[in-house]
Amino acid sequence: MVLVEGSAESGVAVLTVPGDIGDRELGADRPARDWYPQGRTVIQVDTEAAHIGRRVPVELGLVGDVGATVRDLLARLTAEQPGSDGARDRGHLERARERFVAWREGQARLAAPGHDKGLVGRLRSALDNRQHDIRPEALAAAVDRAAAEDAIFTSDTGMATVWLSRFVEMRGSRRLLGSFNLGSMPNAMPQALGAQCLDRDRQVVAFCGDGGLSMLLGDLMTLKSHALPVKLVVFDNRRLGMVKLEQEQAGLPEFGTVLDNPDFAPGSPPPWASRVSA
Ligand SMILES: Cc1ncc(C[n+]2csc(CCOP(=O)(O)OP(=O)(O)O)c2C)c(N)n1
Ligand SMILES: [Mg+2]
Repeated sequence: MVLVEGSAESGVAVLTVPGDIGDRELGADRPARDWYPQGRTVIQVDTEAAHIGRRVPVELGLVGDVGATVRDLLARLTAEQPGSDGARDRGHLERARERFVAWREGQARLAAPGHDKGLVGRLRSALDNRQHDIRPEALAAAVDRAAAEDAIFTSDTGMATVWLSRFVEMRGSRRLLGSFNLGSMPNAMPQALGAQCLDRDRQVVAFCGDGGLSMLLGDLMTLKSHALPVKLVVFDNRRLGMVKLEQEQAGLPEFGTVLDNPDFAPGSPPPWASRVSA
């Protein structure tokens, strides 16, 4: 979904294409009601006529190919005229920038080493992180600092998507691959294998969920057999974290999301576990 929002002052316009307003994933029928546009004039462009106005009332419904429709729309718009000093109104842009900078600062505080020592941090640790595990924000920020300026990142579907999008800057010639609107687990590791096969000299870093990685453990063999220098960062929260969050957001108690994390090789190997020769 592409969502273009106009300024609150002008009341114009939310333009959505295609996959329906507020659908979280392509091809899925799962509305994200929190993100429905409110108090705006909505123009919806969709190849499916049946999707027009399905989620929110629309002022103008346009059925058609988005590229052609937007090009046609653009030709009918008149550009904003500069003021008497020749300047255009940058108010909306500046306010959006300020909000973004404030949000970034808030996020950076979550990744700061002293965060757990402050009042909010101590409270959060006591409720959320009794084992004093490494916070995912801090891990993602550390990877961001250490990774190459031209690294290729891949991110699993789950909380890894969140940590990467908030704490890893796509600066330089970094590139990002993910499942995103397709919404399917467990993509980070196989995407990283593919990217690394194409370019062995470029750093490839996969942000994996423990649930995601466990779904394709067999492909670690592919990684080893082809000696691919992929970096796998595993967010071991011992659960299907994003689903837990979704359950709790819906007011439900966590159910069925805890993962087992067995130690497959405890202690020293038993005597019978010697190598089998062909
Ligand atoms: C193939 C598939 N199965 C199930 C889901 C639903 N789902 C989305 S995120 C998620 C949890 C992912 O768990 P994990 O990889 O451990 O990441 P975390 O959110 O814990 O960081 C699940 C089950 C999905 N998107 N795709
Ligand atoms: Mg997990």
